[in-house]
Amino acid sequence: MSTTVSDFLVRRLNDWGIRRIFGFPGDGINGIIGAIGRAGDRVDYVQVRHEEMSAFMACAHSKFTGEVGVCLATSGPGAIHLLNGLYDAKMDHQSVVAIVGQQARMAMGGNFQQEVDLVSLFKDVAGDYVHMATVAPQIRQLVDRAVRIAKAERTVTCIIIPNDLQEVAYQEPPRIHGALFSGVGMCTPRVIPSDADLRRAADILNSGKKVAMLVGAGALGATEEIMEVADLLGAGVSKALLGKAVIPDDLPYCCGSIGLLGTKPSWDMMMGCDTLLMVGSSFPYAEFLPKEGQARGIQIEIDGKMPSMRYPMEVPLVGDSAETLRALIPLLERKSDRSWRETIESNIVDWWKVLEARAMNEADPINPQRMFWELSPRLPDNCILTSDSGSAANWFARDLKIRRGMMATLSGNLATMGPGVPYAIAAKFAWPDRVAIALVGDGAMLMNGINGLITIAKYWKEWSDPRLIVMVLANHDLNQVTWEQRIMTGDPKFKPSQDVPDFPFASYADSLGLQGIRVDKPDQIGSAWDEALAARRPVVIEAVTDPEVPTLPPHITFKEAMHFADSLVHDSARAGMFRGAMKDLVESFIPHRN
Ligand SMILES: Cc1ncc(C[n+]2csc(CCOP(=O)(O)OP(=O)(O)O)c2C)c(N)n1
Ligand SMILES: [Mg+2]
Repeated sequence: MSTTVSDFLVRRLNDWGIRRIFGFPGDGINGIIGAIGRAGDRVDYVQVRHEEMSAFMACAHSKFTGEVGVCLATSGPGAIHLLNGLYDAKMDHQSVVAIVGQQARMAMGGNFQQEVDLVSLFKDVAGDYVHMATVAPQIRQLVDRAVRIAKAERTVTCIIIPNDLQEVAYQEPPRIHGALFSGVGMCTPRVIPSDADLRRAADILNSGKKVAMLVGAGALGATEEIMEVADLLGAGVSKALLGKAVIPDDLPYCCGSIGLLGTKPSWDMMMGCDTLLMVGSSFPYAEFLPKEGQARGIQIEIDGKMPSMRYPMEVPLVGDSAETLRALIPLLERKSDRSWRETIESNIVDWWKVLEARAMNEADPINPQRMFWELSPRLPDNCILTSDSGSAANWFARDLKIRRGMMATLSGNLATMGPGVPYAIAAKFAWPDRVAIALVGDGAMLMNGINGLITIAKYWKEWSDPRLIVMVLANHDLNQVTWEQRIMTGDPKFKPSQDVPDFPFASYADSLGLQGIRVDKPDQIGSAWDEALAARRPVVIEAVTDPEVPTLPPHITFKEAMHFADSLVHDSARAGMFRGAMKDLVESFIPHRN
């Protein structure tokens, strides 16, 4: 059999170093699936239960490996199902190529079954590159450009291949006018700002007395440099959500997370600093940054489109984080006055006591914070953590003490529900010898997670270390939003919208051949983690947690406090809620009284 367009497509992806495809079939891509079958060991094909999860997995593959992630879906409905996962990748700047089928060329324009205008559909999410192939010699160019642009722009690209074209014989472009001859491969440049700009940045950092640092996903490769600069400048370091793994949480100057899911030391540092050094972050909430004019700003950002979006930076440096910091370090003077740093460190010591007290507060039946608090000291070296959107993201951000060598991520910018489990699955395919832990709400589990468990059951025996733990916060509530409604709009919980039906997560896991552990007493928490981490198969921990434990922002504004008080008056759950909220508020003041 001659090489088809699909065979060539698969081989060309291989030439680009792509070995794994997350997909789901349909008659829009039969030709491609056939070619993947013929490719044998050259492609590791992962079958998902819903196309959205293939896009999440492709995104996570990119997050965990730095490589291009590839997802595959059929025309029409399959392509449409990809969208949310693709937006997640686009907004978190991950390199993903989506390959989708289309109806036969002859049928197109005829309102044919499953004929959707895919170029228009993907025009926003894959705006940097979306094209439909119409003839065989075009395919080489489309693959090369889709992969190159996804890598170069750290974004999503899409190629659409009509199903009849997938099966025709591949032809190289002929040597005639209009033919194009593209190639494979790309070298990444070193991007460093000019010496003059580095000098200006250093002068400002040297003259500041109270330097605050904020680091994000763009600083993930610059751990050593961030620590050295923080030390020289006597600065504290706050971490945007996607930058959780930039520095370990047990460093005495690590303020932890920032923003609505942030910490008080971060808030205090940002409100008190006179200089802000932001590295690789587009953290969105400007009210958590210094007031305009309060601090002199320096930013390091690889993408020239991004600096000064949230705070007007005096020196917006365009450069690679690690390279730029390395070039900056020789220009920095070690601050001899360490008083600012000492204040930050003592705030941090207090804050960990607050978190511990909050985690150990009684709740009915289990305080969700304690699930995270007790996990921290048990985290295996090099583990990979994922969180879903929901209350889990708060405790992931604030309570978990990450160490060096670990990876941790979630849907940062889209903040979509659903990626926690598929991200962890992609982690296991990329790093089968590392432990993956997904922290997920019951709402998100019922949206995607329980189907993801079926995928785990299908594949786990292929992983050299079978440990993948899904911890479900079974609070029977869409809790994060219930609290947002209480605090932001002052509305009581609207049960028809917010209640989550009961579901037997642990016994469901058992029924799939995984291990289920149900925890509904606080003293079972530690042993549940121990058991899960010692298991020889993937585990689901169903933690029955209290929805009345508030996901309080690090500071509450007067308006929010009034809304909150208002909602208490109307809320049927107010007794428990009042207890939880007041306890946590009181805990947060105790260390400061001392
Ligand atoms: C796809 C999607 N739909 C809705 C939301 C809004 N939302 C954010 S968190 C959340 C509640 C999540 O509930 P659950 O998974 O049970 O976690 P919990 O907060 O209860 O721990 C909702 C509805 C979203 N972010 N993404
Ligand atoms: Mg819930």
